[in-house]
Amino acid sequence: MSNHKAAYAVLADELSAKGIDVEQVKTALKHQHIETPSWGYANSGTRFRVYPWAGAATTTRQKLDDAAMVNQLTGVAPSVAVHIPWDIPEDNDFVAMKQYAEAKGISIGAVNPNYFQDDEYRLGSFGNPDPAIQERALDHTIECCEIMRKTGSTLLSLWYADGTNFAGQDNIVGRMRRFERNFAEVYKHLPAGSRMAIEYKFFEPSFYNTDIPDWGTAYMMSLRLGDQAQVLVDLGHHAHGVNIEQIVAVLLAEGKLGGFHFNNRKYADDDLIVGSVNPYELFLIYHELVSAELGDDPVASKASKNVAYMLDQCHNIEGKLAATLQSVINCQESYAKALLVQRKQLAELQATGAVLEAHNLLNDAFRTDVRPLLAQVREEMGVPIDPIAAYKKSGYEEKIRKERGRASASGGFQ
Ligand code: PSV
Ligand code: MN
Repeated sequence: MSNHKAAYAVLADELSAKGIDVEQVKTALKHQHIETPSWGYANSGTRFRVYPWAGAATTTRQKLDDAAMVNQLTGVAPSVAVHIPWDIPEDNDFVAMKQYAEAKGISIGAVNPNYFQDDEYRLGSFGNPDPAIQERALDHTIECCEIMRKTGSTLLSLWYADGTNFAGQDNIVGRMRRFERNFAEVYKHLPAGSRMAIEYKFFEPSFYNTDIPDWGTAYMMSLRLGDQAQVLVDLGHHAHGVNIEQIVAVLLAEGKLGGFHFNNRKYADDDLIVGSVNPYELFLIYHELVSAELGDDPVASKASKNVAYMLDQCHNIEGKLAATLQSVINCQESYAKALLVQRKQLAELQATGAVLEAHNLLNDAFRTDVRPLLAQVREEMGVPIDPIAAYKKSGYEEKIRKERGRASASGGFQ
């Protein structure tokens, strides 16, 4: 027996003794789905500097190749989010792009329109005081709905850099109304069966007011639109100390949680690797999701089954693919720990007001070393037990370094 086998056997016995159905846990882990972002494979940087990374993807096909490699090594990253216009294929053929992805075993996930890179968007996009600029942004969004149809994407992921930098610059209520009108138009163009997820961010790049600063605003807007509109929670887009897991629970309870942009933040929206700064927070978020799924609240349970789990990270100094693999692994570990919470016992402790016992029972799951369990799951899935080690051995990094070189083009963030 290899090392993980012995450790797994001990852990499986311990878990079974606690009444946990290990086979059920493994099945859930095999069905986990983490979508990777095309821009995570490209060069990126801060507003101070982009450090070109040898082997970073510059074309859409290269990004798809990299996403396919991550999926091959983990088995749980079968889709890739695209950003338009960064990912408009060289030949403009989105159907061919979809087929290329499928041939590599992945699919096109969320389509992200871009409302922040054109000169025209200096004063915003949907919130812009100029109706002609709003229309330009709307046309771009409708074009993205068309791209969804061509690529088979079922999620339109919407984030706006809109807001103002100075008090008095614009009318805040007026800007909200412009957003409402434009969202109503977007809603009409959504492909059947698809969803739009509205992302909020509490500051940056607008420094006085941000038009969609918090989950409440995104929720309110999505509520007015209908069932196909939901809220997107980007972990990096909150102030210090915000209880993100509570926001997740509230949105689940209301059937309005559309998905996540996973990353981590120490100070600002740094797009650090998810789980690298605060793995406990990530565990607690997964705990809310698993609790909703297995719980008896019908709205929350249904909502938990249609959540888009996406990474939204830019790897500026740490390389691209290994960092993406690390992010996927961190999500696997947090989900695995959340699956190990003894929910029946927890409910009993909660009902009797056993505060510390309940808290400690939850933390027992967090403190469990789930690495042998995940190694076993990977072995059963037929993927490498250690995806990062397998990546390093594969020769892929050397190959893309040689073939692609060190391009100065960003292929993503400038
Ligand atoms: C903005 O900070 C953001 O989180 C939005 O999700 C964008 O779509 C993404 O980064 C990449 O531009
Ligand atoms: Mn985001």
